[in-house]
Amino acid sequence: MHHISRTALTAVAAATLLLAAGAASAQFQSRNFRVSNGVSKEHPMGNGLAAMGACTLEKSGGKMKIQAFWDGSLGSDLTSTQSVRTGSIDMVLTSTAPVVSIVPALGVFDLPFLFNTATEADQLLDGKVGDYFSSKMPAVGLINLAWWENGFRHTTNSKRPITKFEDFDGVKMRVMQNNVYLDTFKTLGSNAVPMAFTEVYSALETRTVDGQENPFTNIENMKFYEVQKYLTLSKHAYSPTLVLFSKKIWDGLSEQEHAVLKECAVVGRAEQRKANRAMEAKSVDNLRAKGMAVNEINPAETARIREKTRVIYERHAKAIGEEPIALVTDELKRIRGQ
Ligand code: TF8
Repeated sequence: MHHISRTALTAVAAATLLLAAGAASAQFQSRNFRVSNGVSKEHPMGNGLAAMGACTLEKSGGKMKIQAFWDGSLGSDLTSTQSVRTGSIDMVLTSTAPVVSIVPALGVFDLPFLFNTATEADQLLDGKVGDYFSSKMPAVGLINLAWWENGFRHTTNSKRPITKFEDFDGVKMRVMQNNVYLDTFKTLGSNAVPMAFTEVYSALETRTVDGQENPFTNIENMKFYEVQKYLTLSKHAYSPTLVLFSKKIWDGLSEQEHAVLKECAVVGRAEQRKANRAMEAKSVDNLRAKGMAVNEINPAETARIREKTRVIYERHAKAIGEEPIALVTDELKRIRGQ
């Protein structure tokens, strides 16, 4: 009796194990997710994607792969985002700014001098306010897996050192394809030209434009120092990066695959932000060593520029929406303990 029941138990246990194994492999299909990036592969985005890809492979028993495409080879931020919406590309890493034409509320992040520190950006984006913006994405065919970092933006140009408001006057500046940036640089007196990131290097080289603005990491990664003399530490805006997945493809994945993608995008986030901040800390010295002249804008002048660009908040409030602006500004006050 004792012997029989043990055999029976063993058989039941074996059957259960088999069932579980079957279910586990059904949860994960062989997948290869193609990710579009505008930058080149040495960028901290590469560290983030490598960490994310190692995580998806491990958690799916080797089934889910992440394949990165660099230098805008699958398209610019905006055209890739459109391809992700239709499902012809699985994922894109993009700044929020080019996506504002699809989701106007994201324009709040383009308002000049919104964030002061990366820490407060992390707190806001990784919390319920970040979720509020992510929840707007499925309606336009996009799933935001996590918030990564593009970073604080600074100004470069080949015309003159910029150390005060008046120096922006008449400088032909490439800006992202976004009305808030366009208006901000027009308000500073520059001749602002919207253009996809993929075209910026050659536009600077041929002097189609005099300058552009981007985080240090992008200035260094894209070798803009080869075609730009002056770097001004203007820190006029912070760009978050969206990790956008195609809803069309997402809807065909299992719940377990969804969970792995979300968890691993967060694993990638930690690595990407860490690498980005480490590179940022060295970039100014590197850019100086490459021959750039680095200029600061003193605090009083920064306050003056901030004051002069304050009109952007009112002028774009309607297009962005009162609700997202209030949510972000209230949350920032809370984070800052005001
Ligand atoms: C821009 C953006 C881009 C980023 C990058 C492609 O200036 O800052 O550089 O979105 O990831 O267009």
